[in-house]
Amino acid sequence: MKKVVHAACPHDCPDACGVLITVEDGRATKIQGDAAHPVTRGFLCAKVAKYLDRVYSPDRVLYPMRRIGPKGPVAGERSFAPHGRPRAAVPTQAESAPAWRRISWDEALDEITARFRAITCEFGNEAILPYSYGGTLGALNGASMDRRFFHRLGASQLDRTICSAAGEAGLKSVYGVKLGTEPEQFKHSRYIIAWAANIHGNNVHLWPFITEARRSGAKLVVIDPYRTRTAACADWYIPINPGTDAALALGMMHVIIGKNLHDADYVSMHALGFEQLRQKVKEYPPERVAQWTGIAADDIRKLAREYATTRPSVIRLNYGVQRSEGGGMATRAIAMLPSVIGSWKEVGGGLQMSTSEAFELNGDALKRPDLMKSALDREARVINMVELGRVLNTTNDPPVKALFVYNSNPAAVCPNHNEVIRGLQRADLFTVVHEQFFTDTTDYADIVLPATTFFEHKDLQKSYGHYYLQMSEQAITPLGECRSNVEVFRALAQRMGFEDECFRESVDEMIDTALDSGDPWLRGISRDRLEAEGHVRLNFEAELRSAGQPGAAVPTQAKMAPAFLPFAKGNFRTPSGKAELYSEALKAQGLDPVAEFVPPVESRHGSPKRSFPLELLARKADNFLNTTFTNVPSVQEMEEVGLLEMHGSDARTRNIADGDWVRIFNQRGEMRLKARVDGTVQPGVVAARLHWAKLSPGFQSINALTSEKLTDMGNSATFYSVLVEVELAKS
Ligand SMILES: Nc1nc2c(c(=O)[nH]1)N[C@H]1C(S)=C(S)[C@@H](COP(=O)(O)OP(=O)(O)OC[C@H]3O[C@@H](n4cnc5c(=O)[nH]c(N)nc54)[C@H](O)[C@@H]3O)O[C@H]1N2
Ligand SMILES: Nc1nc2c(c(=O)[nH]1)N[C@H]1C(S)=C(S)[C@@H](COP(=O)(O)OP(=O)(O)OC[C@H]3O[C@@H](n4cnc5c(=O)[nH]c(N)nc54)[C@H](O)[C@@H]3O)O[C@H]1N2
Ligand code: SF4
Ligand SMILES: [Mo]
Repeated sequence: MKKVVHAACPHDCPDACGVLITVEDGRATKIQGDAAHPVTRGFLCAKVAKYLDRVYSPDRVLYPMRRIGPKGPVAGERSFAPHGRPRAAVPTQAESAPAWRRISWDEALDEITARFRAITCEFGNEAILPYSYGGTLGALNGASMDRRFFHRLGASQLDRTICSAAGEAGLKSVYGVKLGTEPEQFKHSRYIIAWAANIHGNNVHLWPFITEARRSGAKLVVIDPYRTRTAACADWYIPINPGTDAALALGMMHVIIGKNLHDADYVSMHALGFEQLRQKVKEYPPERVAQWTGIAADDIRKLAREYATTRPSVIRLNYGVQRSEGGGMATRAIAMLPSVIGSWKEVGGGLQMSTSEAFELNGDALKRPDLMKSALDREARVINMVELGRVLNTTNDPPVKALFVYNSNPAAVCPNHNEVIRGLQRADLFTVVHEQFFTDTTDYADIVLPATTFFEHKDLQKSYGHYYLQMSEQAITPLGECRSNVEVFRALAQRMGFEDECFRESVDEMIDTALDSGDPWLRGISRDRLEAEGHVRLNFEAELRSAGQPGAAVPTQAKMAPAFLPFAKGNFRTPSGKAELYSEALKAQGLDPVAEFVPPVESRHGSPKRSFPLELLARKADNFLNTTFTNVPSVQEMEEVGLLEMHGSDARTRNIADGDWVRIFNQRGEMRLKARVDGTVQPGVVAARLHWAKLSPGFQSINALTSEKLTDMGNSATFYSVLVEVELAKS
């Protein structure tokens, strides 16, 4: 029996690839990209191409487990190959026997609900904290039954800020909505700026469209403090000092407006506050901006001129820029650029940071926030996920007594790692982790529950990098006793005696519920149609007709849909309906209503007396996905880990040579890494990659160095505003 099943990659990646899984006699034997998907076009990234190794890994969690050993990683489980690269040394279920005892689902659910009841009685419902993020972005397994359960329980709410909240706040302060240029349109662009966008590493399906554009003469400019593979291929690579992008964008607008290169018609019809912006950017002449950004004034002028005059020009802004203290304002300032030059009118113009808010599923019906009323007479308190370390270690009313982790690995990904670990070690904290693997976080769990992968459950898949909704079918039966997030929270609700109808909704009914939102862009997109077609482009047709957008003017290609230009005729979703270059809402928050550059405190311009001289970029690995895939041997082969990349001049003054072990440290923590002097960073900047702590020297995550400080807007994490010092390690 052989069949091919259509699925969609649910990992936290803008591409949301169309996937085909071949199943023979119940076992998946092949994974490939779906060639019919108009954006992801039949190829997968290198890590997901190896997905069979992940699904059938001997290291999968397959059964519910109860801790019988002490919390924390078990020494001796790790080993290093002679060249310093960790081998796959994750405890298998057999090896980890001393730490764990296999239990039944009934025992696990009984124990969890008994503990939850006791904690609720003594400390109140909000002593329970759910903790989840991007394990799967499936509409159901990402946020549906889980939310219903925690809302009905009256648990604390989690503010999911660890990734994109600053950028979202910045972008929406200008557009009112997270929409942007379709990736397919990049092939029509003539000037492409990849701004804090590691396209080869994190968004690889955009690359072929850029290649096509360059074949027709487009220029690719990359603005990044780290010389990524994308930067290495660029026509012009502009290294920038970390956290100074707001200054660069304001400096570019200084030049554009000063030289009358802006689109006066577009601005007068569709923007609010142009005069205030004109005044504001006078404070940012290129010479001044050069001092902050490290970019020569002439280059700033050239960049501004080329960007405004080469048409169409487009910006791929990604999330790197908003992981700095001033990340909200930086995103805001960059987001103004296409409105100032009017490039929203052109196919292949505009800007893309995220397309996610085009998918208006019926979120309230999926998540049922109204259920909170059954447990509390008010909204439950909100805890910022970035501050987990602080929250677990300080007195709160009520204290957090139970943590339920799923879709996340906070013991590696959360800032201020040492504080997080200190909190997770608390003997009085009851921790449940629903996982596919024995991660850094399961090392601190009291109970581990086995989770399905996307091969093993059905889901509806949105995207934050394109405009296709997809059906991800279940390809194989769950391995061992794995259950999906939907089924785990359904079972917990039943055990808690929650009788609300929504806990009995089937997966197909939930998909129907999700699609039934009344949003015009979902009109005509039913479960049946998604099951038949795999992927469906959002229904922009009515929109295109009514707005009279120039779909017909697109260079034609067989079967190509008319281009979607979200803001060609304005249509911003701000309070004024215009692109808000001046924002009353920001003013009310005490922020600059136009935009400004404030040097991050943890940066070279932050404080004259700074105690740690180097700026750290604690980046993602090109071949892992945050910390997912880090334990899969065939994926480990592709990524060199344990490195601290530094500039030759910083290495020399510290007597460090390429390949030396170094100690990187600041007031929060320290780590041992191997120096790599390879020209990827400028003087004053060092870079390291996110990884599992237990696969790293000293069981440390690079987040031992990062801080819980929040961004200027959106209360997001500041992984890229970190000061450190580096020294040669004592052998
Ligand atoms: N292979 C792979 N793909 C991924 C992920 C992964 O871990 N690995 N993660 C996924 C997730 S969760 C997300 S959110 C997306 C994120 O995708 P991106 O937004 O591309 O995320 P980052 O890698 O954080 O940052 C992009 C680039 O910004 C640069 N950068 C850092 N600070 C600054 C700065 O101050 N100014 C400028 N101009 N650039 C700066 C970084 O060096 C990096 O090269 O990718 C997703 N895709
Ligand atoms: N230093 C530093 N830290 C960072 C970042 C950085 O660039 N640098 N990036 C930040 C960003 S942008 C993000 S988005 C966060 C990501 O933070 P997380 O979302 O926590 O990311 P992962 O490390 O990929 O962990 C996801 C976990 O979910 C599990 N999982 C996958 N599918 C399922 C499922 O269906 N059910 C259940 N129960 N579990 C599942 C996976 O096995 C994996 O262990 O990290 C942040 N942390
Ligand atoms: S991780 Fe991203 S690029 Fe890789 S298969 Fe999934 S969606 Fe595609
Ligand atoms: Mo992210």
